[in-house]
Amino acid sequence: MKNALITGINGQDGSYLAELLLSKGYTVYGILRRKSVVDYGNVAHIKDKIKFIYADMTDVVSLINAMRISQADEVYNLAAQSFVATSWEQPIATTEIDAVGVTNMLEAIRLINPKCRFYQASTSEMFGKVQAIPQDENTPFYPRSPYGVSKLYGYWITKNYRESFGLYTCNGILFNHEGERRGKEFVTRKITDTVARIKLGCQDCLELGNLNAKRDWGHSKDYVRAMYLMLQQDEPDDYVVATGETRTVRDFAKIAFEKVGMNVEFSGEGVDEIGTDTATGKVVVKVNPDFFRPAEVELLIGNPKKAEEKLGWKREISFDQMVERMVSTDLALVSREIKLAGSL
Ligand code: NAP
Ligand code: F7E
Repeated sequence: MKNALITGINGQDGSYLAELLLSKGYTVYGILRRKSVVDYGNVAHIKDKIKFIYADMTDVVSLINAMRISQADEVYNLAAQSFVATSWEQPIATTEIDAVGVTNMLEAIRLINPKCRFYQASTSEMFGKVQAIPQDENTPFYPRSPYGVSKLYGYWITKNYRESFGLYTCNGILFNHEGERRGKEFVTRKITDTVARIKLGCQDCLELGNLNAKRDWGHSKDYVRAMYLMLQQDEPDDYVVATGETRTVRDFAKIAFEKVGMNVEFSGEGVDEIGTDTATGKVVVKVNPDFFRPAEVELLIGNPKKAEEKLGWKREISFDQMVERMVSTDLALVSREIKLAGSL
């Protein structure tokens, strides 16, 4: 029976990974940050099955303590300030958590149990201004945000501890992955939540930034399986996890509206572009420059060949199924919110 320690357990990926490891018989420990109100986030439904430890990525003592308590055989480092836009507002905090925090966790492992296997949540944001299409494990990096730069440090220190100390450390270079548990500030969930609100008559319009940005979007539930597989191999290595498909933010919005029976046609250009509901003539999508970023990652598309061949990883949830799941979940959540507001 193995022990796993998950940092960022109450986030999107942490919750799906906890479910996966529990189903495989692991004892699952999870790191939570102390907050004024206890918040189990995405693991509230399984909180009784998880052993929580209060710790913070910026506090190495707390991570050493977490390693002592958990006696972890595997650590999955998913904790991060993960919202790219915020990384320009909080560059130092992002660096301390997403870059230095990785060294803190690696040092805690080295001190308490150097045999422990380590997964680092690296990201396609490291490719940034892409140097090749599609991107794979050999594509040079060119990050475009404090988030991307911090994650690049995390990537290299993970590789460095493998080469310097012989630790079993892996980088999963994961492309965007979404789902029903995604934070509402990320574009996909912002779209599916707002589409549900427009459909149910409690919002008029969806305001977005760069509609032309292209992303390779998969479902988080599929991607956490790749994390687990990386730590089960004979040798540690780094892997790209992606779908090999790319779509614009505009495409995502159009498809999400289709899921609630609305046909939206886009017209105009730049900040004047709008999306119109062809049935009513109402403008349901507008561009708001407040959502533009100081530097943009325009195009991401990954090549998952190595993960497919070496790990036997395959995604099971298609893009269409993912949007369907997100929209139907948000329709149910918003309906419940409306009913609750009506009964107060
Ligand atoms: P998420 O939902 O934002 O979850 C992030 C988690 O990190 C939360 O549990 C958060 O806890 C925790 N955290 C933040 N700062 C912390 C700190 N100082 N100490 C301890 N915990 C802290 O992110 P996600 O989408 O699940 O992503 C998981 C990881 O994969 C992240 O490292 C992200 O950067 C990376 N990644 C994500 C994607 C993607 O598309 N989802 C792609 C590539 C890589 P609180 O609840 O306390 O804030
Ligand atoms: O933006 C554009 C925005 O915030 C996607 C994180 O999980 O994946 C995620 O980072 C694109 C960008 O995700 C809005 O400019 C347009 O081009 O959903 P996002 P992200 O920045 O790709 C990577 C792999 C990670 O590692 C990160 O942790 O959509 N966009 N209009 C918008 N984005 C947002 N958020 N809101 C808008 O209104």
